[in-house]
Amino acid sequence: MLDGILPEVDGNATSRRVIKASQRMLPQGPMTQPIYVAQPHLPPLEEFLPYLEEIWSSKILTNGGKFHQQLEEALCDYLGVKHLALCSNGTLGLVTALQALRVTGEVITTPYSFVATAHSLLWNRIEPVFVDIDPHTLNLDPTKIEAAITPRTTAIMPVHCYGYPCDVQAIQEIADRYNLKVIYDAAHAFGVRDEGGSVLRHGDLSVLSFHATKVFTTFEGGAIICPDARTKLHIDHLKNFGFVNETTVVASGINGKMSEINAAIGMLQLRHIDAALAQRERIDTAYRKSLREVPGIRVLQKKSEHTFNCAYFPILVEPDYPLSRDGLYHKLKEHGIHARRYFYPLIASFPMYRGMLSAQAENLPAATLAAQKVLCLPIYPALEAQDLDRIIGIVQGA
Ligand code: T4K
Repeated sequence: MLDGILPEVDGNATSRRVIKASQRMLPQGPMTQPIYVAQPHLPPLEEFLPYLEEIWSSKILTNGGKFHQQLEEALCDYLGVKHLALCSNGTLGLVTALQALRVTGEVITTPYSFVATAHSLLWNRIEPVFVDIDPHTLNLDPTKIEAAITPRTTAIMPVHCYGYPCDVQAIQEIADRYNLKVIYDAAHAFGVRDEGGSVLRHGDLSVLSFHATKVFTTFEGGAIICPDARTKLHIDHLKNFGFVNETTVVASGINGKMSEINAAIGMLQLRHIDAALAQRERIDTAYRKSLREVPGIRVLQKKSEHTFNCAYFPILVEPDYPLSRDGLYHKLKEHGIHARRYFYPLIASFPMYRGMLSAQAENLPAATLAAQKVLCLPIYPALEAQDLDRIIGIVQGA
């Protein structure tokens, strides 16, 4: 059990707390401590000291040391995947994944994501072709993909946005029909499972982020999930300048390695991850129960056959809500609650993309609307019950 966090809630307890929050309606003044959209879950510091002592005594700081190896194995076990290559962050993971599959030309992707998704393409001199999202899942809409395929298209890069699985089957069918690679930006999808197991098994490669704001963090870090040992070995070379041994370089690789200190943090995080995920789920449940009846607030639907990680709690602020999305964002901020408008502005509207034909707002109506409506409310294991009540109270009472 984690310290100082939301107590166990069953259905009745949650609704009692919800009634309390709604009775109060408007919160009383600003909070003393700001509440951010995310907060890393850090285990007690003393638990980290033995890892540091080992690093200090071995003096192996990086280049595939003991903790790096341990974490790769432990994550394969935990996530239920066969092969995984750690890397220094999710963005370098995406860049390296594209290199590993020798992707060129045009890649179909979503405009509704963090900029790193499209930036990873530009860094490889690949042209992103933006395709609209499904307004219900906020993921790439498979029914719109085929119309965007040209002779230059070589791959599809969808995102499991907020950790909600893409329509992986429909995407794979299109990829198979047109002989395209599929690289999932799975930055949000740590531990997410569908009917058949980890959602990370889909596509040619999937890339996780272990950034400080993520469900599972190594401070900075990421991983590329590979289908076989050969692909992992190739990626291991690519992330180490292309070195195979002391004197042989097989590719123009990059330095994308994870250090021992980050890997050690990962090992420690893994010991606490189940408790942290359970806390997130309780907060997600409390939000859902109390916001269900609020006119003008919509939440994403969870499929019962999927396992979610509750990485984010996005709400859609619809026109029948008394405030605009930005109005609610500012109101929460006045009370010290820093909700975030992920993903506004839309990637397609940034200067390096906005001149592209596929980036025009009229081609992306669902993504454009989502960027105007979505607000991500704070969700992290240490979010206190009284703070959660206050956030809910503000949203209910606006
Ligand atoms: N693909 C997708 C779909 C992604 O969402 C991301 C990253 C990537 C790829 C790339 O993965 P990495 O290369 O990052 O591994 C944050 C993160 O920086 C970014 O990693 C993340 N997505 C994105 C969705 O969110 P910001 O600019 O919103 O971060 P920031 O610094 O404003 O942090 C948000 C809040 O979190 C802060 O208000 C306080 C809290 N926080 C943050 C940090 C950094 C902490 O409590 N401790 C911390 O150390 O982008």
